[in-house]
Amino acid sequence: MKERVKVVVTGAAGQISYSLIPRLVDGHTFGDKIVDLELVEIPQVVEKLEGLVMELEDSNFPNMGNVNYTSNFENAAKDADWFLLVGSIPRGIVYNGKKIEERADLLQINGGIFVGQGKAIGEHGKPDARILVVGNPANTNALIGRHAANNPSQLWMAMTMLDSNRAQSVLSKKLNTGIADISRMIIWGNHSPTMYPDFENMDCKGRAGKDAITDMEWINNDFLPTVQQRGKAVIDSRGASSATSAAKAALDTVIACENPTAAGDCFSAAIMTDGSYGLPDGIICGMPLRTLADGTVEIVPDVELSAFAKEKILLSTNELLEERSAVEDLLQ
Ligand code: NAX
Repeated sequence: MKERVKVVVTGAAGQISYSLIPRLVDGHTFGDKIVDLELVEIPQVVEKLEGLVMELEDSNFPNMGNVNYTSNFENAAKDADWFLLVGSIPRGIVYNGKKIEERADLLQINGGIFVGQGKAIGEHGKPDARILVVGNPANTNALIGRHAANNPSQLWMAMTMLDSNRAQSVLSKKLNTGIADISRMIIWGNHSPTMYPDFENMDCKGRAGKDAITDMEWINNDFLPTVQQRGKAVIDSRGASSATSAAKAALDTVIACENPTAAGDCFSAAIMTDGSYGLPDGIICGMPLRTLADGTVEIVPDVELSAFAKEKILLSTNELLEERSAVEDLLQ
């Protein structure tokens, strides 16, 4: 009998999920496993998911198992292996009569969502469940969810893979090489414009980034702003935030956790700090990760950080500390 995996996706009627969900069941992400889906939306929207389920059925995916849609997160969470927490309230919408413009308001509203979802995951998710927070502010939402879950054997991550993919793409163009030639692309810090894409430690065909690129003017004036502001550039052009690339990055993160990492390589996601690299305790911070043969995901040790890198990372970890202060009441 084939193995099964149960995946919960929130924000299932949103634009990222429309690209994400079909690829969870098409054999790309979980290989041969049968994938059971729990699609979660807020009550006002949940009925729209009937149409998405029809489309999934009509696509004849051979690996699709049971598909359910609901606004009851607690029920959906039961014995789930993976949680892809995409749902959140975007900036600019009117919520309880107030237009949500300030980051502090966004942190509070979305943070509130993650208290309830975190608690349900801690109580009902599998002990070895993996949780990927995509909904912004992703790092702090993950911090709140992890705290509420209070189940240390579960792995909480915030997504920085999209930033890593963007950095890889820009570097491959600069070095005039294929995307597959760039590896070890680490994103340090917050999923926000303060993130630090670590060009020095990336590898291009056996050559370290710090040797392959010495043009610091290009790094400071092109590379860093392009990667850090890419999300905004997509919004400005498309009139909507990144969706298909965000979905691809979520799938890349799942695949990176489900399969052992090649020797010497690493992947990017933000997880709870543990004192490595002198990063402050108690934040969900982008770091280099690897998956071992037994499925354990751990922080890759011994990555060298230059004074330039340390200065940039400090800016981002300070921002994470500020975000944590803004939601202290949700971490009691
Ligand atoms: P959409 O607004 O298209 O969809 C979000 C969906 O979430 C909506 O259908 C909404 O009803 C649902 N939702 C809200 N609260 C919910 C709850 N409590 N439970 C279940 N569902 C809920 O947004 P979309 O473009 O799909 O983006 C989703 C999130 O991803 C946003 O927060 C966005 O900022 C974030 N992003 C994160 C990225 C990352 O790299 N970490 C990059 C892309 C994207 O910007």
